[in-house]
Amino acid sequence: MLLTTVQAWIGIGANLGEDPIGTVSDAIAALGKQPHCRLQAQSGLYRTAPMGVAEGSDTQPDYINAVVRIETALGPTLLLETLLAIEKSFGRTRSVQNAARTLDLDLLIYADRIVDQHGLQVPHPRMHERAFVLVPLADIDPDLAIPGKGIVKTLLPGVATQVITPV
Ligand code: PH2
Ligand code: MG
Ligand code: MG
Repeated sequence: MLLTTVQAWIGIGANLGEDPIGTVSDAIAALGKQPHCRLQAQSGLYRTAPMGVAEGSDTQPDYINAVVRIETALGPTLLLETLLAIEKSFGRTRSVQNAARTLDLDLLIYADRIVDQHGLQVPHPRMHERAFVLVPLADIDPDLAIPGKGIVKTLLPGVATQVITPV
């Protein structure tokens, strides 16, 4: 039987643990090994300043961020479950929102679908405001349309003041 596949874009972030660069690289490899998922493209790795950390909370280490494009036969809910399982296998625990984490895998875009259900919003609601998503995404798909937000390369000037450095 032939399975219908779609393209999906996943944002990867890590800012805890001994070796966040290794974690991001290993997470990309793990994604490509999931059933019904094939890695199609991967961005460079970037060091980025933590965004959205609650005022008054402790400072956090810089993040390592990247974005990949996969081809998948999984629906958005099953894909999200797969991402959460990979996060767990890398030792991710959850406390407060935007807490430092060993690994964060965010479903950024799923085909041209708009999904708004409990626990899953696609496109990711803040991705178009974040250099740590747009810059790596532009490595692989500068002309991609983010449903409801615009074209990746035309959104880049809006995040030009955010600190992001290639690893
Ligand atoms: N992820 C967040 C909050 N803030 N900042 C950077 N630089 N990179 C991230 O991946 C990131 C963040 C929530 O998931
Ligand atoms: Mg995130
Ligand atoms: Mg997340």
